[in-house]
Order: sequence, then C-alpha cells, then structure tokens
Amino acid sequence: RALELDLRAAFAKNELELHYQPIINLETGKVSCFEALLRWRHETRGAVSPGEFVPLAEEIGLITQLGAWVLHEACRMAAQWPDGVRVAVNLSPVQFRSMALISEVEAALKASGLAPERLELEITETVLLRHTELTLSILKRLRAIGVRISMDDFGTGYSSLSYLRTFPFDKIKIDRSFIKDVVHHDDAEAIVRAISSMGASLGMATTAEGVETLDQLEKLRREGCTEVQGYYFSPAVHTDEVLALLGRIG
Ligand code: G
Ligand code: G
Ligand code: MN
Ligand code: NA
Repeated sequence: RALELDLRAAFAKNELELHYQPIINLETGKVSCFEALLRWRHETRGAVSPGEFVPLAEEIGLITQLGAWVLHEACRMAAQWPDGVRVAVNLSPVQFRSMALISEVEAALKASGLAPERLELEITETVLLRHTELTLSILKRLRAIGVRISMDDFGTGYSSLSYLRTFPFDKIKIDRSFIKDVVHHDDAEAIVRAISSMGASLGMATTAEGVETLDQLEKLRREGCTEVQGYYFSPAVHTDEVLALLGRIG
C-alpha cells in the first residue's frame, strides 16, 4: 500500500514531527504540561492525521520504533523547558506487549537528563483491555521509575470505572465528547462533575480535554476540574513556539 511505504520512508527520513499542546493548571493559571502530538506533512497528501497513520504504524509493526523515537524526542525537548513544565506522551497498546517499553522509557530519561517526575505517559483503556496482567506489571514498573501515568479519553470505553480500581492513575483526562456538551447538556455536566469529584477522592488530577470556549472553561472550573486543554488556549504548536507560548500563557 502506498501510504504504508510513504510512512516507512517518512520515518526513516525523520520527517515526522512532534508538536506540543499546552495543558493549563486551573489553580495556578499556568502551563503545567505539554502533550506531544505526532504530525506528518506528506509531500502530496498534505497533513495526514495521526488518527490515520498511528493505527497504520501499529498494523505494520512500525509503532515500536516510532514510539521509542517519540519518547526520546519528547524528553529531549522537555529537558530544555522550565523545571515546572512536564511533557505528556501518548502510548500505543502495542507498546505494552513487551517489557522493552520500560527500558525505552529509562533510556529516554537517561539520554535527555529529564527528571522522571516531568514525564507523563497517557494510555487509553484499550491498553488494559487485553494482556491485563502484563500491562499492570509494566505500569507498576514505570510508576516505580517515577513517571506519572494518565488515563486518556476517559469515559468513552465500556469499563473505564473498573480500571480506576485496577491501577492508581495520577490523572484522568475527561474525553472531549463530554466537554463539548458541558454547557448546554445537564447530563454531560453532571458526568464531568462526578468524574472530577471522584478524581479528587482518589487523589487523581482531572484534565478536561477539548476546551474551546470561555463558557466551557468557566463551567469546568466550577465543576472542579484541575486542568484544561484545548483550542481555547492553543492547538499543538511547533517546538520552536513552546517558549513563546509559555511567555504568553505563563
Ligand atoms: O493530534 P490529533 O488529534 O490529530 O491526534 C489524533 C490521535 O492520535 C489521538 O488519539 C492521539 O492520542 C494520537 N496520537 C498523537 N500522537 C501520538 C503519539 O505520539 N503516539 C500515539 N500512540 N498516539 C498518538
Ligand atoms: O486522544 P488524544 O486526547 O490524545 O487526542 C488529542 C487530539 O485532540 C489531538 O488530535 C488534538 O489535535 C485534538 N484536540 C486538542 N484540542 C482540541 C480541541 O479543543 N477541540 C478539538 N475538536 N480537538 C482538539
Ligand atoms: Mn492524549
Ligand atoms: Na484524549
């Protein structure tokens, strides 16, 4: 398949980039973290979404190498940011099929000199769906290194709640489908409130994803979310723009 060959070539030629989207702590009003998001500008197709090429990379067995590159690159960049600012990296379920993930994380931290506390790893519940025992032991080892673990896209799967009992996540990222409706739909608002309060009881931070308007932001603050992320503040930006953005948002 053409796209498969192009993806392999793009990776080999170092044409994939990481962009960084700020996450704002509502207590301090400052950027606490940047989420690293893959970007690929194809010569003729233009921008190809990671929603399209990440599943392809998983299918063709490229995700292990690509995931390792993402970890190294994200840690290398974050090591140049101010100390209080962390970086969040998305992990694919495929990366959890082997213990090698642990040594990749250790290698990325060592090579960059980034403190483990400044690295957050985002996983979706798909990761916990299969190979649960292996996954849990990997998560525990990662936690022992000192990195933080976030549950991404929370609320979209069919047993999200049970996973909060299986593993003590540091953070819950509330899926943007709930945030989209939080202003005009009482049920979405009630769900966001319940997740925030549950997070607080369990000692987990709660990040609202996909915040696009001031109305949403104010509602989320009232409902007790601890962090917000979305186009209202900024889309993911090129690495060269990170420091300027920190100057603007704080
Ligand atoms: O940035 P965007 O909304 O287009 O991302 C689409 C999807 O691709 C999201 O689910 C996001 O988590 C995923 N994604 C982006 N970058 C990475 C990455 O570095 N690794 C993995 N595994 N997924 C990523
Ligand atoms: O699954 P994950 O949460 O990692 O995916 C992040 C995706 O969400 C990225 O593709 C990113 O571009 C997208 N995104 C980030 N902020 C917003 C937003 O405010 N609105 C919408 N619609 N998408 C967003
Ligand atoms: Mn994510
Ligand atoms: Na998400």
